[in-house]
Formats: sequence, C-alpha cells, structure tokens
Amino acid sequence: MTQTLAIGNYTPDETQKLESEFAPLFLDDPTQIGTLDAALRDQIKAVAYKGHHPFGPDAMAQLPALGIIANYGVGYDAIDVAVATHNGIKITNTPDVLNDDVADLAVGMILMHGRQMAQASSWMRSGHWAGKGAFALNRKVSGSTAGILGLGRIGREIAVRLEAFKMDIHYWSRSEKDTLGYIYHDDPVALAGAVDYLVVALVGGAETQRMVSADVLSALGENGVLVNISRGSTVDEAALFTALETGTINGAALDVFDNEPQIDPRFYALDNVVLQPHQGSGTVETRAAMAALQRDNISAFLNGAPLVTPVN
Ligand code: 8YV
Repeated sequence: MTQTLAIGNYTPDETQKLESEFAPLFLDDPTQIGTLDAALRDQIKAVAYKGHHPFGPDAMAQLPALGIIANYGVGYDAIDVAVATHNGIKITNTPDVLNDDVADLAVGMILMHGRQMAQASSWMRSGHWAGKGAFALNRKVSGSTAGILGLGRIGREIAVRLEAFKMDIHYWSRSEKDTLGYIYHDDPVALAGAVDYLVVALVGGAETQRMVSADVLSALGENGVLVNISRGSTVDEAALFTALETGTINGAALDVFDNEPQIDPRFYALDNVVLQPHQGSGTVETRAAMAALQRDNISAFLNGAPLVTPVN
C-alpha cells in the first residue's frame, strides 16, 4: 500500500532512493493531486515535497490522511503552514546542511559583480586582450561595508565569510542578536544607508514581502549593490528595475526572482547585474544531504519517531 507521495522534480538518484525506501507515487506539482483516484489519495500519509508551487488548503484537503509534508529546502514559504498546523499536519524542512553553499554563492556573486569576472572571461574568449589591450579597471571588494538583512543561520555564514574580506558587518533582524562587533540597525532603510553591499538572507513569506522597498534601494544609493540569495518576494522588483535602469544603485547580484524560472527578461539587458538560476544550494554534496534529511523526516514520521527537523 502506497503511503507516500513524492511531489516535484527529483534527480534520478533521489528518485531511486525515494523508491527504495517508500515506493511513492510521483507527481510534478501539487495541482496534480486531484488527478489521483480518491482511494489512492485516502491512503497518503506523507508527502515528500520539492519545489516552489503553492501547497495550500485545497491540496491538503485532497489528502485526508496526510500527516507530514517533508519539504526539500530550508525555505517552506510555498506551504501554508497555518492551515497544515490547524489540520494536524507536520511540516519539516532541511536547515543547516545548505548554509555553506548558499553563503559561498553570495560571496562569489559579490566578487563577480565587483571584479567583473564573467565580462573579463568573455573579453578574453573574444580575443580582445591581445587585440584591444587591458580589461577595464573594476571595483575593489575587500574593505567594503556589508549589511546582512536577516541574520539567521545563512546570514551568519555570509557575515563570517565577508569578515575575511575585511568588511565591517552591519545587520537588521527582528531582534538584536548576540554578535561580536556586528552593528545592529532596527530598520532596513537605516541598514541600507550604512552599507556598500546589502545582502538579503531573509526567510520568504508574508512578513518579509517586498521588505527591500523603493525606500531601501534609495537609501542603498549609487555605490550600493543589492545581493539576494533568499526569495524574490523579499524585493520590490519593479522598484529594483527602476533603480538599476536609472543608476540610483550601482548594481545587483541575484540568485532569486519573482516568477522563477520565467524571470522578467529586462534582467538580461542589464550589464550591472549578476544573475544566477536559484542555485544557492545546488551542489551535488548539499543536495544529497538535503534529500537524505527529507527522507529521514519521512521515515521518522512513518515509524512514529521524533521528527529530525520539525517546523511546526
Ligand atoms: C530549494 C531553497 O530548496 O532551501 C531552499 O529554501 O530555495 C532551495 O534550496 C531548491 O531549489 C530545491 O527546490
């Protein structure tokens, strides 16, 4: 009897491991749950979820025996946790195992933006070094001032790395943290006004929706660079286009967007933006650890053991 539904785009290795542990049914996204026979839906106790499509009340109502949604990812903003909790459905996520990779990518994007490495590589491959001479001078990164918007587990890993680049670290969080030498701002606009790099490491969801507003971008100013490795929803993208197109900020380095993967094509025309395809956690090692944690949570639930990384 199938008790598990695996929803999302799993790699062949992940698929094989899910199959051998749980023999699940596979679907692409939650909107397909209704295509299953009611008799099958009635048996489903666990969902392994991977993706960013909304998983809301309608999907949950179609699975009356559901007890757990094990999310593949630290961010679970796609899942309606309030409704799940109300219905007695446990949510788990995959925290910590991806902190290093996401922080590494944030730092890499800062260096790519400042040192123009992608443009320099294209310059060489086009034969311009020998033909036209030296590549254009660019922007010094070390010794800048960094602002971390959301000093959680990933934000702290970014801060630690940027300290090694001799940066002063400022931050905003819901409350002041016990940090050695980091400067707290109680308002995102004040944070943006104090730094060269504003690095967004917020959780997604209603409470952080469009926190990077036109006012924040205006405070960041013409030397400022916005870095986002969290969720596209945290940034007012319309205001960001205005700021990038009119030069009221210096640039942006973005791993996350509205409407992924169909992002606004205006991004492709901007030279002052580093673009990455939401690949913060996307290494072989980390994705294996995330997938294993997801499976461990499902196993724990089905065996009546304590969940490894519960959310609610
Ligand atoms: C995704 C992420 O989980 O962990 C998160 O919150 O956004 C990513 O690691 C990954 O893209 C798979 O959907």
